[in-house]
Amino acid sequence: MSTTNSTKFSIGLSSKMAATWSMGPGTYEVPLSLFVKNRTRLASKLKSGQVVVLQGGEDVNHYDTDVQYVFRQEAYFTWVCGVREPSCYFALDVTTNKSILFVPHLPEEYEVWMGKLLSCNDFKKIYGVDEVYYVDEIREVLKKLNPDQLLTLCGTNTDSGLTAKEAVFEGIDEFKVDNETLFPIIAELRVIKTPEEIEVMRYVCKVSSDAHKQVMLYVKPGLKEYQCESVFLDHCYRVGGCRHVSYTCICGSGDNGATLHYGHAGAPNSKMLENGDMCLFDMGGNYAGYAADITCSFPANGKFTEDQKLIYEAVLAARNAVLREAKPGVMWQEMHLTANRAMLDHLKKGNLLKGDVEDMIKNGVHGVLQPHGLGHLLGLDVHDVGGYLAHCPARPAGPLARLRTARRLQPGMLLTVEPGCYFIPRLLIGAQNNPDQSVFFNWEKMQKFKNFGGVRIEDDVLITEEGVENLTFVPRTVAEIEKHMADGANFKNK
Ligand SMILES: [Mn+2]
Repeated sequence: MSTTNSTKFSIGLSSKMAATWSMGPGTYEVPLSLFVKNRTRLASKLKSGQVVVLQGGEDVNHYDTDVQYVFRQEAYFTWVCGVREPSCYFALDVTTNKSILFVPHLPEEYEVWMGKLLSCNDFKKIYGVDEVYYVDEIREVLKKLNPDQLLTLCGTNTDSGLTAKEAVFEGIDEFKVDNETLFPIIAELRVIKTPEEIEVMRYVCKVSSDAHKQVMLYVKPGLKEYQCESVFLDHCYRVGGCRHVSYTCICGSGDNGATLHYGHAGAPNSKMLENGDMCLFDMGGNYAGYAADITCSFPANGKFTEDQKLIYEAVLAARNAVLREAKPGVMWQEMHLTANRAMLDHLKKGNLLKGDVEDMIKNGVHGVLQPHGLGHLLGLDVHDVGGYLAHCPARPAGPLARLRTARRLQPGMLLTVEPGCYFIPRLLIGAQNNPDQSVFFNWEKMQKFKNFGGVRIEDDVLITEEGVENLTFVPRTVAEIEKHMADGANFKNK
């Protein structure tokens, strides 16, 4: 009796060759041509004989345990190849335009825990690169290219002050390495989005806008802030395939709205929404590494009071002024001041401020009410790179120092427009004790806003040839918000 069987047990790559990256049916299919285009743009800025070498991100453990954070790829690495796995390297041979991916050589028994181990050929198909080798072959493979120089990435992120992780591998000291050329070139390329990147941004902004709208329907007094956060996370992930959000959700209600980065570990969105609270919810999904960053402010009970309307419409006036005036050639810090002027003017008409708006700005009143910048570049990082490259205007002094860029606007830039008005006790006490600022406030009326918190309106916009295209689709006017919320939990079963 023979048990021989001609069928050999084998494991194959089940998916057909991928030309796109997605989270499956119903989610956006990111074309791999997006990354090919980024590489072509990069190569066109470099010289024959140069080979770009980037090192991707590594898995990070929770302290000394064997539990790991869900991996998030480093953004420059994503930009150049879209590879999702940790512990990879990538090389671009400028002479031939050839793209080479290096993947870790994992022991076979990993299959039991991690699923089928992909071969180099599998990776080649998945990511559409020209060649794939194991990381332990990198020295040999690069030697064969006989490069004049390896270009590695080294530079400081102007938002965090932290440095990009420069590629290192065993044997790199046998090459001539230049770590200065690459950083400003890629950072600058990342500032201007390609049509393919803009499509991904459209998707993640739409998903995040819809998620905000779901939150606004769900909201009512008596809920906890984190329950609202969870509705946002659920929609982004369940409907949009966004496994990550771009930053920790800020879900401030009432006076928490005046804490700019509320939601951190020590203040985990745990307050209960109360009748009369304003909500300031700053949340953005992340898809294929690309970040949305949207803030909606609205009353917890779905109906604005006159006071809430005053502050909200002052911020809306600032946002509208920027959407109207932003276009190629305009300086970003001018847009910041345009927003400030519109807001201060509205607050003056509302009798909260008094005096001349230009004098208010001369005396720093704008920085008291909105201590942060008007907005920032947006892309693979939520505070995207390229804000203060060597060829760009330097960081301004004074109340505008918090701007993450002071650049002249160009078509293809993607930025947030996020004016805000906050009642931050520490800053208001400072203003009250500063005679140069104190004169501009109607302190009697200001009393009413002591525990107001704040309002921020944040849109994600694309700079076009003519002006701006807003990628954010949420109710923005008082009437639109009240109308949208009228279909929600505050008004149901009543
Ligand atoms: Mn932002």
